[in-house]
Amino acid sequence: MTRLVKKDIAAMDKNLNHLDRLLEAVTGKSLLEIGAFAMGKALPLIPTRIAVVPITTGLGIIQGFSETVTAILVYLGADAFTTEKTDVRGLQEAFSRGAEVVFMADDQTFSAFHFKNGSWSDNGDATGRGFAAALYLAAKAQAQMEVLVLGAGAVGQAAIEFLLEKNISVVLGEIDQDKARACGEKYQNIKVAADWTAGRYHYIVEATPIADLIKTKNITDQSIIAAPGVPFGVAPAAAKKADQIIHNLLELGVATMLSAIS
Ligand code: 2YC
Repeated sequence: MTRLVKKDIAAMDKNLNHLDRLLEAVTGKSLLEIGAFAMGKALPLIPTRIAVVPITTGLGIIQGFSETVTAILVYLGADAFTTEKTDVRGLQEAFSRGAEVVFMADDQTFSAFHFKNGSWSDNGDATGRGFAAALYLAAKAQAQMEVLVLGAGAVGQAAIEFLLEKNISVVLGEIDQDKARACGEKYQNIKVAADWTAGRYHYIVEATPIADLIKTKNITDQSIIAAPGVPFGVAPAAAKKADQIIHNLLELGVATMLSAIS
């Protein structure tokens, strides 16, 4: 997943209700309901105290990142707080303040850990499942539907896994032939597109780090595209043409992580 920057996060906490209503209109479910559906969990989730611990390793703190993760968790009904301290001291503070769950991210991995029930969730996995679930719901899960998953990384593979669990046909589009082949071997009953760019698709999960990858020639005006995170993988003209775009930078991944560990 591409690293967020301060401007990506600014005001995200003020738009949570708007995003929630948008997702409800498009998928019929709220942010939390989609997360729970993605993880096969029933609502309400078991309440638990959650600490979000800022991590200073590598490129360091992203201003507002931890506070925004906390705001999303609080919006979803969790008892969450951001620790004053960072790193290991922050973990100590989390425990001393009675947190059973910790959310933290270094430059490579954003993860949640439940120290009581032993469960944990990776943001990449949660994001792939959450966005695939949102697409599945928005498409009203027509039996014969086929979904193009772009990108064979952690997010794309998690999206594939969710869709296969729902017996949805999956076509993989992956520019790296080795990755494409490995993914095709890992998931026996998916199709690997030789050249997806020549195709036109109704349902797409865009899980690549490439901006503006999907063009108008790849979609119809009925297309539904789930495009998590940054950069936005849909060219502006294609975003206008598509029927629905499901896009957010942290919210659905966090809602799915919360569901995964609850
Ligand atoms: O502020 C902090 O604690 C930083 N260590 C956070 C770094 C997060 C880096 N990862 C990302 O920006 C993206 C997120 C959307 C989740 C995965 N990658």
